[in-house]
Amino acid sequence: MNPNKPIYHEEVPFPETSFSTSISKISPETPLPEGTLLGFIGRSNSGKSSLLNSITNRKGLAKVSKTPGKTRLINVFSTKAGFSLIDLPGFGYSKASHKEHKDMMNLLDQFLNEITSLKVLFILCDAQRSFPEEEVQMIETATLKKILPVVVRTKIDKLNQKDRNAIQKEMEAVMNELGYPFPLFFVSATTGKGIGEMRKFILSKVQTIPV
Ligand SMILES: Nc1nc2c(ncn2[C@@H]2O[C@H](COP(=O)(O)OP(=O)(O)OP(=O)(O)O)[C@@H](O)[C@H]2O)c(=O)[nH]1
Ligand SMILES: [Mg+2]
Repeated sequence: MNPNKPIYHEEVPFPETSFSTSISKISPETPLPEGTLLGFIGRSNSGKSSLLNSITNRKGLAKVSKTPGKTRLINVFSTKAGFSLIDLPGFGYSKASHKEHKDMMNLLDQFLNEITSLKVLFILCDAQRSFPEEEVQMIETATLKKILPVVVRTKIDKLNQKDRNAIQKEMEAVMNELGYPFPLFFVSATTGKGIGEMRKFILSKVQTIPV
């Protein structure tokens, strides 16, 4: 075995994480944990809760469901290393009403305005779907508010190499449209692909306290 070759499913340890609190709406008075916050946003069923469980290596931490709209509250999960992960409610499918989209963009706006300790916003999108315009707007909104937008294409286990190349091209087109690059991950909560890379990325973005 070549010692310089990276191990594909390298196990990257992640600090112990547990449920902290649920929030139904955001206001300046909303009590939030101290330390750096990282948010996870995406359409209903995009795999936010599954990804959180994979990253934290805790199967039942965030509730996963086949029925879209499972996560209705903002759920905060705190790590023993002093930073927290936030599971945001999923918003509708492309068939969802105009109002639903508007409500979601308002929630996101409120979230980004009020939560000043938010450092990174993970924008999840099922790799089997094309990347929608609202998600492009989310990247721009986060950037304007000095929050690092990170695009995560989920359920990558469902794609073949040809489809994967196509979504790589799709994301490059979005970067060209915006005029700047953003970190991009291809992950599968099912196979664990990309999870180690995401853990490393998260740990590189937060100041950890000794546990
Ligand atoms: N094949 C595959 N299925 C996945 C993956 N991640 C999630 N799923 C499935 O997708 C469905 C939705 O997953 P959730 O994690 O609940 O999605 P969510 O974005 O939290 O959904 P809401 O809470 O409704 O917003 C479930 O049936 C999961 O089992 C993945 O990496 N691969
Ligand atoms: Mg969920």
